[in-house]
Parts: sequence; structure tokens; C-alpha cells
Amino acid sequence: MSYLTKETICAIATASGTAAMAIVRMSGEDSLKIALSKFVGKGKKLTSENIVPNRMYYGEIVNSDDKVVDDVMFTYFRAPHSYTGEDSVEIVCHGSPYIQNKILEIMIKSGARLAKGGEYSMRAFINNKMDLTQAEAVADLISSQTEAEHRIAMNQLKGGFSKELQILRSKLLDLTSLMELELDFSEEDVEFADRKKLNAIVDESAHHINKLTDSFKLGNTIKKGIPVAIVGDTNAGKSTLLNALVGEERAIVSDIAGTTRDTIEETMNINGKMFRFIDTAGIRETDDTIEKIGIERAFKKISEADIILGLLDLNQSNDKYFASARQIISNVDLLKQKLILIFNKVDLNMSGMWMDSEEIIDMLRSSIERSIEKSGAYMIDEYKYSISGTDCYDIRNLIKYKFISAKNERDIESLKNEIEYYGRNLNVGENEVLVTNLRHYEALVKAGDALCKVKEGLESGLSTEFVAQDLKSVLYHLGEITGEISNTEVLNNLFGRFCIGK
Ligand SMILES: Nc1nc2c(ncn2[C@@H]2O[C@H](COP(=O)(O)OP(=O)(O)OP(=O)(O)O)[C@@H](O)[C@H]2O)c(=O)[nH]1
Ligand SMILES: [Mg+2]
Repeated sequence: MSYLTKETICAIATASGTAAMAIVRMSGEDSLKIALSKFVGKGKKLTSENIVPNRMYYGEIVNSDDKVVDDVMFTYFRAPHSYTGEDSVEIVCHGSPYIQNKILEIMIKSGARLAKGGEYSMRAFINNKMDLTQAEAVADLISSQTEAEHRIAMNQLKGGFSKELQILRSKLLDLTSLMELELDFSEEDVEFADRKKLNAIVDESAHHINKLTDSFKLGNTIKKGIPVAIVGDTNAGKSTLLNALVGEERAIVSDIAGTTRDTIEETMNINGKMFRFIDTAGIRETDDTIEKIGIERAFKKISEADIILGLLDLNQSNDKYFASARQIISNVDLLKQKLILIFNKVDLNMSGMWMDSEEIIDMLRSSIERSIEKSGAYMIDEYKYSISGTDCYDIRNLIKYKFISAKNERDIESLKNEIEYYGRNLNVGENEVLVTNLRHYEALVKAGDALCKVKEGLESGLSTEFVAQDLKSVLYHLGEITGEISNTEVLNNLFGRFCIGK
């Protein structure tokens, strides 16, 4: 499939279905001619000579036997001042699916063809109206569901990310010219370039690339939802809790131990923040191969999560649920991840509810200490630990506790508030550039690797010719991100995922 044609394309730009209004748009050389052949303006006859671009005209769309299809508003955008950079028109009609399709059909009969997914944005990219990261931001903007997602997409659309890459690029181009100077004079065996300056630029650029790749975790978290793993023994009520949190019967619940064998994910917006709840297979000793894989996955999900809901079954003996709590603690990095220990099934065992946090801490203290010592913390006071000497962690504050009944949905709201509170520090700054797109991330990693080779080459005194080659590769991978370097396959793949009309 090639998008590189001059044909005039048309599509319905608004969502399908009935609405008050809808927009049919056309783009390409013939769009004005086609539209004017079926649009009858009120007042003086509109022609391609007298029409004023960017002005809205009121009139009617007529079909081939001059019957009126709808009263519409009509706007002409003259190239290059349009979204695609081509001559375009937009027709705002009433939002009945019949009218929308009829107008589309009339345009197609008059010489336009139906646009493919993403074809408008592809044309905008080809006509230099935007770079690839901005085109991708359009898709992100359309699908954004939270304030943070919206902010990242908007920043990218406005060229925030492209600007970062330009800065990086210009640093590297400086480097290239320094090296080329050296190459030009290589016959004479002189090192012209100031090696110190070269190294400084390389370090600075590497730091910049690292900053961007590091932002991918946060960017991805915001895009896909803050990962919240629900873990615990079989039958603790993990699936019941997932269902209660997301408000639907998402996971199968049963009193058979080992019901959930694979991880189940469901996203949910809590007060404008996206969370991704992950129900996991109950942890127990088992000979079942499939269940074993499920349990391994559960441990993996613990390590990847920002928030861990450690579910304990109050219906078990005290010894048993505390043993389970200790096992969860030993798998969590308490200094980096938030752990909420949830004592479930209070409806069956109210006695456990009267435990206060001091008693709970006493029961779990040695496990907590062992866990944070693993992360390099050492004791500075009775309950206090530190890593650098200037920081301080109070082990009494590292874990939160909640008593709930997942089945009766008791205290689920307050648990949600607690979860939302922890998501709060994942805010995005106003103009902060975050990498959220896997394609960008992968290209940045490749650019970073190539830059490492440049650094190694410079350090080991490798011939400038070879270093220059690695440097070219850094620039190549950066160019892939914005689309300065692209191929049809990448473009088709990228734009093919867009919806029709965008
Ligand atoms: N009384 C009571 N029963 C509960 C509560 N939460 C869950 N259960 C019951 O406990 C049993 C196990 O619940 P599940 O949600 O399937 O437990 P699970 O942790 O997902 O279990 P696995 O998937 O096997 O690891 C079911 O019979 C639930 O109805 C609760 O708060 N109170
Ligand atoms: Mg389950």
C-alpha cells in the first residue's frame, strides 16, 4: 500500500454514529473543484476564483439530480495552509449516519476516493507540516484519557520532543564537523580536533540520551496506567478484589485454590489518573506446570509494579497469613515500591481487625529490615534506616495496612483513595519531555549504544574514520525518530494504525 499519490481523498472525520453534527473532509488537488460541483452557497455563486480561504460558507449539498441532501457549512483551506498542506475542504453537516455517508458517496462519485487510515497525517508529514513524532502525537492525543496523557501528547504535538532531538542533533553535528576537519588533514597525520572538547560533547550527548530513555518508564506508566499488582496466597480473594476495584466481573472467582493461572489486567481511571490493576496467580507450592508458570509471572509482576497490594486471608490462621506477608515483603523493594498489606475477609474474622499497626510491625519487623538491607540501607536509630547518611527511612512508614472485605466491598473506596494517593507523585511537569513511544525508545537506545562506541573509540585512539562511522550511526537513529530518515514500510506501519479521517 502506498500513500504517495496525488489523488484527492475524502473521509468522515468525526466519530461514527448519530450526533448533532459531523465533518466530512477532503484533501488533494481536486478537492475544491469536486466540492463546488455539489455545494450551492446561499447568495452569490461560489467559484474557485471568488471563494475566500478559511471562511465558512453556508449552503446546501446536492446530489446528482440536484436534490438537496443537507444544509451544511463549508470551508476551503488553500495549500499549504491546511492540516495536510494540500488544498482541502471541510463540510460540516448534520450528524445522521445517512447524511454523512451520502455526502461521502457524492464526493467519491465526483472523483475523490476514500482515505486510508492515517492518510491525512501521512500527507501532512510528507508535506513537512509535522515530523513523525508530531504525527504520532496526534494519535496519542485522540486516544488520551487522562490529564497527564493529554499533557504529554500535547507537548509532543507542539514539537517539544522534536526540539529536544534538534538540540541533541546539533551537538552531534558539531562533533561531526570537528572530526571531518581531522579527516581532511589525516594525510598530514595531525589531530586537529580538540579531544577534550570532543569528549565533553560526547558525554553531554550521552547524558541527554540517557535522560530521555530513563523517562520512558514514567512515560509508559502514564500512558498505560500505573501498574498495581494484586498478589497473595491462593484463595486470598485477589480476583474478588480486582472485580471490586474495577466494578465489573473481570476475573473468575471461585473457592477452588489456584483459580487464576495467568495474569489478568484491567485499567481504571481513579480521579483522573490511570491505574493498571494486575490480578495474579495465587502463590503456593505446586507441581502443576501451568500453575508454576503463572506463579513465576506473579513474581515478575511484583517486580515491575509501582504499587503492590499484598492480599492476606484473615480466614487463615494468624501464623499463616503473617508467613504470607513475610514472603510478599521479601519480594518487594520497599524503598522504591509502595506496598499495601490488605487483610481481607474481615466479615469472617473480625478479631484480626483489632490489631494495630504497631503489633503488625512487630510481627513483620525482621522481614522489613532484611528487605531494605538488601537495597543497601543500614540502621541509624531504633526504627530508622538510611542509605546515604542524609536520607532517612522509618520502617514504621514503609508499609500501609488496610482491613477490607473484597466480597462485601467493605472499605474498597478508602483503599482506592490510598492507591490514588500513591499515584500522586507520578505527575508530569508542564513542559517536561517524556518518551512514551516504544519506537522512539528503541531508536534512542540504539543511538545511545552507537554513542558509547564513539566514546570507546575516542578513548582507545581508534582512527577518526571509524569513530566518524559510529557517529553517523547515532545521527541515523535520531533521524529515524523524527522521520528525517524513514522508509515506506515504517511509514505504512505507523500511519496504518491511525483511524480513517485522521
Ligand atoms: N467471606 C468472604 N469471602 C471472600 C472474600 N473475598 C473473597 N472471598 C471468597 O474467597 C474465595 C476465593 O476468592 P478468589 O477471588 O477467587 O481468590 P483468589 O485469590 O483470586 O484465588 P486464586 O485465583 O485461586 O489464587 C471465593 O470463594 C470468594 O468468594 C471476602 O471478603 N469475604
Ligand atoms: Mg484469582
